[in-house]
Amino acid sequence: MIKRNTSLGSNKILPSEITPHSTYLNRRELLRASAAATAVIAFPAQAATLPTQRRAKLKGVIESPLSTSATANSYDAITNYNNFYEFGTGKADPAKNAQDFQTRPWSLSITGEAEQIGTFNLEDFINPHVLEERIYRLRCVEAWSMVVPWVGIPLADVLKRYKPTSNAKYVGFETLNDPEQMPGQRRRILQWPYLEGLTMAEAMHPLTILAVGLYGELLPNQNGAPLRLVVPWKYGFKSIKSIVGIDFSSTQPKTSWNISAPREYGFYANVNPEVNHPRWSQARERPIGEGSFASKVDTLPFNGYADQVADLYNGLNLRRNF
Ligand SMILES: Nc1nc2c(c(=O)[nH]1)N[C@H]1C(S)=C(S)[C@@H](COP(=O)(O)O)O[C@H]1N2
Ligand SMILES: [Mo]
Repeated sequence: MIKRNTSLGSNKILPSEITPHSTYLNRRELLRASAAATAVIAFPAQAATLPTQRRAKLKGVIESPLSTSATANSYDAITNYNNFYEFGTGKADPAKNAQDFQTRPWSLSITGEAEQIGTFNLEDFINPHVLEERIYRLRCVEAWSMVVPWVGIPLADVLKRYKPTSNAKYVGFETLNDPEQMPGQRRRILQWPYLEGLTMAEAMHPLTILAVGLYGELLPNQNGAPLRLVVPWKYGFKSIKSIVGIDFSSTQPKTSWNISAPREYGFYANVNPEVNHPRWSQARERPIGEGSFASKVDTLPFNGYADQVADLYNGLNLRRNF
């Protein structure tokens, strides 16, 4: 079992707060057993179905052993303080401008170094999986942080189904390009569509998820509906929203912020208090408070997930590869 993140302030996890690991495993083993028994069953009975209605409750959600017990920010804070430049550059813009964004029907293209490339319905991506609620700390590039109870599935589970070949060393992601619906794309704030990428090892790490919800409900548009990446040990901009394309490649994919300001935003973007952004320190962060203005706290290497992810970067100079 991967160690839980105990780095968020003084929030030590009490054994009583943790979903017993054995319960979780039994559930998993049950799923595996029932799938095996019926050979070609692609959708286990407990699998999730994605509803469409705003704030619909998600079915099939179980608690992830990877959650922290840190207190999550309120639904209000999480859904009204966003970065989603397709809907404006102000923190309150996405909540206002993404209200009518159409996220159904939604399809995703799988391209590149994989056996099962093609275009797939959102439902075919999500429904075979059991959704897990994980509480992560998402940090942003401007040095603020939030704790978010995402509902998602491990990206690895999804990617494996498309059978990446041995040439697949990276995974690239692409956001919808639709200036009609996304007013921010009518201005050249960034090069559109928004692009992001991970190494294969990062993409396959169990902490990397595709989120489809938060607080047990369908993901609101401003948070990246219908599905977005969450990579909790990296700066917020890596967690690309409203994904329509996933590309397996042998070479490092282009990423929007790196294209826009290569000296400021690297490909890796691992949270690193020792490496400053050229225009500001990254040593401390301001947790987004509820009502009051919180004071800054020290930022932890890999956002507190060093025990789980530092090994991915053995031998890599993290100052050079920022
Ligand atoms: N497509 C797209 N994805 C995006 C962004 C964006 O502007 N467009 N902003 C990124 C940045 S800078 C951050 S901090 C997070 C914010 O996620 P949140 O609004 O759910 O907190 O989304 C990331 N994903
Ligand atoms: Mo950000």
